[in-house]
Amino acid sequence: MAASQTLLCRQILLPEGWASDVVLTISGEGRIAAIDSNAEVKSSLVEAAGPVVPALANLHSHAFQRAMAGLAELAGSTDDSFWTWRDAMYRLVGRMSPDDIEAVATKLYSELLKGGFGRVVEFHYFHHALGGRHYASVGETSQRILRAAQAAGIGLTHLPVFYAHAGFGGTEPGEGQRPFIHDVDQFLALLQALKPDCEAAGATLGLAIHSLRAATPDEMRAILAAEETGGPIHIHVAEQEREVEDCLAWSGRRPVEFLLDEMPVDDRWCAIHATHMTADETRRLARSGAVAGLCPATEANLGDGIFPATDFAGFGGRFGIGTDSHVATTVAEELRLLEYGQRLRDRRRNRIASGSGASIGRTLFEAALAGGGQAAGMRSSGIRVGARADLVVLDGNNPFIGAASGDQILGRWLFALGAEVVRDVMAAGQWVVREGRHTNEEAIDNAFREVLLKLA
Ligand code: NGQ
Ligand code: ZN
Repeated sequence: MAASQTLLCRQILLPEGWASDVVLTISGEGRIAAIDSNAEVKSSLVEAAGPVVPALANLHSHAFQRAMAGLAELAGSTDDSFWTWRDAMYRLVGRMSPDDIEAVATKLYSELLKGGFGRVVEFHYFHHALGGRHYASVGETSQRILRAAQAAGIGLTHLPVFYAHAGFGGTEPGEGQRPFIHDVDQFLALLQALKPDCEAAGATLGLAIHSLRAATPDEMRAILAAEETGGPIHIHVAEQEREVEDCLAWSGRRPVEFLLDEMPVDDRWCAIHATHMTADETRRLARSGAVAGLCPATEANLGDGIFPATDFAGFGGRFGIGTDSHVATTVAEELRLLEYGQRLRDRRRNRIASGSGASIGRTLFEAALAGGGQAAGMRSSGIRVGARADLVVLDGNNPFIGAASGDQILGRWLFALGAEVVRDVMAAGQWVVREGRHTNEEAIDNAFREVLLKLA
């Protein structure tokens, strides 16, 4: 086990607020062992090269989709939509091997670290080969995700996904969906098989239901009654208007309404997207204690709509951010777009915080820190004694950052700069990003390039 280390932080964002000249002690196990605000600042101490903030948990990822990011920006017909994008995504699935998944996920996870994330929640539904052929090991593709997270050095919450149907009412899956499919018993066996693997890899295991389209209420109830992960439960819900219409036609209820009526939604749950809600659904979801899993760049890219963030936050709702299809991979892009969507809708400024002088950057960042931690199944989030040492050091040599103090730092980073000022990142006590580069960047890039060339 590695020795403990200390880090002098000239400015640091602690749960109580900004503090200066704090010495962190990080245990050999990669946890924060002490936070000392009154330490003697000795010149022998290792000093962070700029302001220190906690790394966020990214609450929603489909890692393999990073391979096609930017390539679906091609006009087909005038009806290009979420659904035509999905067909392109299914074509990618049909061409990727477990080795490809691992190389793409490793690259993505290294990029997420560079974007300011210290943990990723992988919503993993790509279980089988073309046509639905099962691999020899039931957990084959999950194991590739575990390995990718370890190779990149990012914390992982792994959510194997139950997926059984093409649409509401238990319809047969389409050919392109075969690599995703399990029945309830197979899915429960997968969760069992992955328990020791996740433990060995230091990953948190939870589960996901792909959507109300992909699972019947009876299947969902059977899974919830039998699963023993104790981890988070995620589901995609109400992302597209067509999903709302189809759900109404099938059940007479809207997706979020149906979910809240029929399932025991509480603080273990994360509702991914939840874009289309009535005021009543917004209030009920907020009161449930579940996290709304927002993926603003992907939601913009796919033409989903705008999440009612101001109303949801007004009802006390918890939210976090994910990068989903990975058209963006940074904390700054997601938080900025979340706020800008609200501004574009309302034609006003500063939507997510109210009260004189409240910092938008700080409000967004702290909400996403808490919501992301909850959705990832962490007991606590932020820089606290006992928590994993997941830290971001912003670049103090950058004049914008170097001249800023307190919440100005977050304003500059999140609204005017971006990942270029994420200088060093520590995950579980290890420096995995140094001076803006992943510590294994070259090997990761080489393996990733091979996959892209093969898929081209
Ligand atoms: C997914 N992605 O599972 O990757 C989905 C598309 C679906 C997003 N919703 C497929 N962004 O929802 O059916
Ligand atoms: Zn998703």
